[in-house]
Amino acid sequence: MKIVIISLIFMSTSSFSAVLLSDDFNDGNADGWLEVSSGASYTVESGRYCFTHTAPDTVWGASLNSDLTGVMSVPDYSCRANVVLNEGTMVGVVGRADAILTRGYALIIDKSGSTSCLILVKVEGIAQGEVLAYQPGTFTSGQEYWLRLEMNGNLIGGKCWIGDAGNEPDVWDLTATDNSFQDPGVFALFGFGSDSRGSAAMALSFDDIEITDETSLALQGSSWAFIKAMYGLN
Ligand SMILES: [Ca+2]
Ligand SMILES: [Ca+2]
Repeated sequence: MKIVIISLIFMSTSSFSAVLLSDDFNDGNADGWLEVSSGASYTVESGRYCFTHTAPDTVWGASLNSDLTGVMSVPDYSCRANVVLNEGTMVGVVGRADAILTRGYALIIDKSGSTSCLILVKVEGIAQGEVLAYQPGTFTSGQEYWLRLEMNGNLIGGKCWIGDAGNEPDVWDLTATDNSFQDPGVFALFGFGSDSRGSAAMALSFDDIEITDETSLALQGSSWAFIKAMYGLN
């Protein structure tokens, strides 16, 4: 009987999903994106949105978007993007962000340390913040990776996979609980690079952005809470 109830939860909450924002850049432009003036160049090439920047010490770029003017319509949303890091140390996406990236939640491929990691970050500035969760991984320059960042209430989740969009795994690589930022904010694409030897360079690209209001994290969270309650776990 209890199993039947779980099935009903899955069925009843997974039926409706609206695409809030999408862009494949195949029209050759990035109209609608608000490009942050960091010194980076933002171009669309071969249907991909490219950020490039060179400078002595640090380089970065960010571009913002939302389904309403200057703000997302809902606080809970799921963001998928295809990313390629050719040069630089970080590439990722940010949700519930403000326009100057001093707040928000970011899912980032981070090659700045001796070990590459997928990290979930509470943003507190450009390339600054508190790491909420991380997972070491091998990330190859030039390889296409899919990222999914999802926020639902105080649940934050991140996934990374390769192959087609449809190869998305069900399991989250990273999850965290944080209630610092509950406003919808905006969505951002983000890249960063640094070089202590005086020649920082960043070259990365994005494609196939899709933001939906479907939040499977909540589904897993509520089902897990239910299962824990069922077995008397804490
Ligand atoms: Ca366009
Ligand atoms: Ca494209």
